[in-house]
Amino acid sequence: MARTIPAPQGLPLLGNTLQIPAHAPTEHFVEVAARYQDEGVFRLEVAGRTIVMVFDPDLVAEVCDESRFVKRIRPPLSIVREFGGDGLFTAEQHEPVWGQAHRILLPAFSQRSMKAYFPQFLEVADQLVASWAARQGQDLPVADDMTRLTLDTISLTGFGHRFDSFNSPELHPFLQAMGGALTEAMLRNQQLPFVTRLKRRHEEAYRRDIATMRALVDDVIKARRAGGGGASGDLLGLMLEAADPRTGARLSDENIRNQVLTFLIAGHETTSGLLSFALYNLLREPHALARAYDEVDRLLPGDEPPTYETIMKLDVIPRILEETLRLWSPIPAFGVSAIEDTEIGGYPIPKDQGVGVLLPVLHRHPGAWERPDEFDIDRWLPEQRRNHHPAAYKPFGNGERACIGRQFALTEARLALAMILRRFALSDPDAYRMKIKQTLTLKPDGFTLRVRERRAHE
Ligand code: MNH
Repeated sequence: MARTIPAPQGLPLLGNTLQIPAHAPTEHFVEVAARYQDEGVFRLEVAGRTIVMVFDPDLVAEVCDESRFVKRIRPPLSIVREFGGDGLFTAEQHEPVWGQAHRILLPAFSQRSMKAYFPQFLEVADQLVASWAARQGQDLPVADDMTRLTLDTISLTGFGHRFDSFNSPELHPFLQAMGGALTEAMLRNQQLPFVTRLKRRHEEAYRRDIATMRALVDDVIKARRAGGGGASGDLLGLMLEAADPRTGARLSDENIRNQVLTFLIAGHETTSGLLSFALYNLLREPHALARAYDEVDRLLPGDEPPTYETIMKLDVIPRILEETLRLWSPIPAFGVSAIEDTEIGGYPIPKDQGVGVLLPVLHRHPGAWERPDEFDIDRWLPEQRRNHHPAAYKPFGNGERACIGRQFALTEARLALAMILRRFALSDPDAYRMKIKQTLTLKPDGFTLRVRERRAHE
């Protein structure tokens, strides 16, 4: 017999719209999920749409079945599409350009490509370390500095563009514009359309932010066409030169513009969150921190720049990253839609109904994780991994539409953490308490730490 998906009481017409705090929707969804722990699914009526959220691992396994569910560009992604256009992140699966760009770009994200990018990864990580060495004893703005690192890394490796963020006390105007646009997309996701139309100043700011981002993208592409834009074997070079191996198609100028903007955003925003949350975890977990120090002292003694091969030998640091992505997934949810009328765990899901996978709750689900709130990197030892529920960990999304930049993010993050830990002792004299800032993605708000150089390496 069909079951009814549980839902909190709402108002006529408005449904649950007014219950969602504008700047902290995920926090609210996590609270609602706690009320429906046994069901593992709930429903909300928001801005005239029905949202279904799942977080029980068995139900998540069902919506990750790509023969029954597919990514569709619905709010909030349909709003992000106003600036991401038909770039990979916001293209419909059935648009030919998604498959073309996916096939053209896939080789640029192979492990072999990470080795090719390694010198650039290292150059930017060196700038971070130098900048921190010059600011010992000061409160360092963690999320801002991780954003400098990750933005400079994707722009240099992907497009030969130097933001030189560590030379500037202010974040680049691109970041201001991106934060504004992502926040506006989040707000609009929860607004009735007539409210969005009434907020004229928001609309103007949104258009301005999109124009600011596009202007930078046009400069980057123009520099490359003028021959001043660095190696042609990078993402931009591939997009300008390569043809789709299956159809022979080449990407249009407009699509390349959308891809560059998509990669500038998707290629740094979440990795910055991951590194910020990882540092937060290390400060709270002296045992994991000690093991990480042991590892860098063993594998990276002295002051020689680390090699790609050594970074790939790290074991503790990657497990710190995996456990961080479990407890503090920078992307709080991803969405899929039912291809046909179906059901999950006896709950009917009509064709085209969107379903969101609520990662913070899935990743701490007591049915899948022992001591779910505990930071334990040994969950990621090979013999323990085998016992994980197959659908209980989805920080990079699912299937064909999963993150293309996963290896990029993890390689960059391994190197950055290793470089930080080999040089600095970390402290947190203000005993930071986690406060999430959400701009669609999540970051720790107002988190600072201090560093001092560890004794010189022999
Ligand atoms: Mn990434 C898709 C998480 C780093 C480029 N990324 C996704 C999705 C998740 C995700 C989740 C699926 C979204 C959806 O289903 O709607 N990404 C991450 C996380 C990190 C990350 C947690 C870092 C940590 N991503 C990166 C980096 C790049 C990148 C780095 C690029 C260099 N991600 C993408 C692109 C897509 C994507 C492009 C869209 C892929 C597609 O649909 O074809």
